[in-house]
Amino acid sequence: MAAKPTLAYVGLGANLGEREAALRAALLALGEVPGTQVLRVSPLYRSAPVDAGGPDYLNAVAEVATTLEPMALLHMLQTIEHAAGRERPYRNAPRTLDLDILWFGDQVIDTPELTVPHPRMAERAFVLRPLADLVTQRVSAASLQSVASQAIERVGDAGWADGAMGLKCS
Ligand code: A4P
Ligand code: MG
Repeated sequence: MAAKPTLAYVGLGANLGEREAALRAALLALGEVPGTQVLRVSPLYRSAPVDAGGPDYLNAVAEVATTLEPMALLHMLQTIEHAAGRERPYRNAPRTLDLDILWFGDQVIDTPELTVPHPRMAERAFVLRPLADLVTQRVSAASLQSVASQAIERVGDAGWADGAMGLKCS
């Protein structure tokens, strides 16, 4: 019997190259991951780098259903980052694509390779704002208030990712 899918939330970010195209390509690739379906995608946001330098980021959050284990999903995300030309010269370096697991069901994971919920998500408007668009009731007004000083704005229309979803027939 197939494993029951888990609802997971993946943060997407890019601040080098063709940022929006990279995020769309990442969503397409996510939908191609075995046992994984992209259910919904937040609006797109432009945000100033937090604890980092370089150009502004484009950020979004995707809701996925996956039968993969968390570590297997992480490795698939890293493969997609690598294919997008991601390089890691130093921590928080500008990047063509960053894919982070924010939540994996209600699992709490604390290993050297993977921490879930994502340890820095509560401090970051570029995560909380798009997440709140998808799951309003799970992101409190107080959390949003606590990151209100961070520069971020919604860009594009709500359907920016439509062409990058729902293409898989399995
Ligand atoms: N890792 C542990 N837990 C996770 C998780 N939940 N999801 C490990 C993904 N990876 C996780 O990540 C380093 C290691 O974290 C991985 O090897 C994995 O085993 P990385 O992507 O290689 O390096 P990084 O991006 O420099 O670190 P990280 O932790 O992703 O950085 P952050 O804290 O996510 O910050 N400002 C704006 N406006 N928008 C952004 O998107 N992103 C960052 C990255 C900083 N500032 C930003 C943005
Ligand atoms: Mg990362």
